[in-house]
Amino acid sequence: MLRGALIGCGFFAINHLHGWRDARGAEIVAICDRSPERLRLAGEQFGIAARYSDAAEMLAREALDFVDIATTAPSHRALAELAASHGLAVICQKPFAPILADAKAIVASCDKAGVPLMVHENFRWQSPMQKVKAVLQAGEIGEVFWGRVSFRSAYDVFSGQPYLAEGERFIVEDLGIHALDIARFLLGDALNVSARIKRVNPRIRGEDVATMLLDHGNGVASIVDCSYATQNETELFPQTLLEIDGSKGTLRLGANYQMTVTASGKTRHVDVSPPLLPWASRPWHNIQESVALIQQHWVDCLDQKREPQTSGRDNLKTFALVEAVYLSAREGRTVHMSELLT
Ligand code: NAD
Ligand code: 89V
Repeated sequence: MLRGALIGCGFFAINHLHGWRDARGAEIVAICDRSPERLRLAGEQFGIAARYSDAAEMLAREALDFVDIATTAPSHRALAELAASHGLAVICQKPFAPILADAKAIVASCDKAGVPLMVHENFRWQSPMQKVKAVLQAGEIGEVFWGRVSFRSAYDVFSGQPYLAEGERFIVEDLGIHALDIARFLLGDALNVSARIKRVNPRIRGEDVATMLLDHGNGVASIVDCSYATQNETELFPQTLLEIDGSKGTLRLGANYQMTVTASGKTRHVDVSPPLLPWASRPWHNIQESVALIQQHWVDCLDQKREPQTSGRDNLKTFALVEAVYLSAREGRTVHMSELLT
């Protein structure tokens, strides 16, 4: 049984703890948070007695195999490097770091220490996304040449995550990052990107609308768009909708997890709704299931000495897209990924 420690017991970490309780082959034996209240609540809810306010003290005292960092981005580099210095495998929540240079430094530190590193980029692990990927891989709609990954909502994310209203960067860094990763997952890495961003909500500091055009090479292009300023007739948070066109047909992932595949003159409709895990609650169940799935993937990868799908190295390509989007919007030009990923 792998022994893990969780750093950060806030809003989202509760999902991690549920996921770890379900995971086969790993358990969380110690937790850490600077907030005594959050530490107490998480410790009591999950029956974890080893509680620390200081990560360095926890890593010095506990016998561990891995560390799961579920704090917000400003602390990721220091905590990941601390864990690597103890020879521990590292999971780091998204966004990987505040800036690309820090993300690259984390990858370098883990490489130097020879420890596995995974970014907890869970959206591609949502079961509807996995089912879409399987249809594409089976070749049912032929060669894919166009896609759209879309997340448009007016859900109040700020009540659960107040820091989202305070940063200079908002939707691309926090939510667009997932949509960009899904675009990479389904359509391949991007060669260049062009983007426009905008703030609609006057009560927040960062942008809440983004429109991005990705060139995936070989004539494959996608639109990735996200908004927290879009009042739909039915609020779909936190669903990501997809449109994918291929040489033999089309795939659509519409509202309420309904997938439509049209190929060779025939259309089939498939309900790809995620399961409601016993500890999950709507509308978050889609995300909650993906937390359990990515954490099981991590355990399996450590066990089989495989690189996780969203390893640090892999996630640099998603994180660089975030940087490229801000650069493109600021300078009003297309940004080539080679400018950032040399
Ligand atoms: P939060 O502020 O609710 O929780 C963070 C916790 O970390 C706090 O309790 C804080 O006291 C603690 N902390 C910060 N620095 C620390 C340190 N050095 N040592 C010990 N404790 C420390 O934030 P959150 O909403 O839970 O978000 C955490 C991360 O999860 C963010 O990076 C966010 O982007 C990510 N997130 C991901 C998803 C997803 O679906 N993948 C959803 C929500 C949040
Ligand atoms: O996934 C996230 O990082 C969350 C949310 C889905 C609310 O945007 O912040």
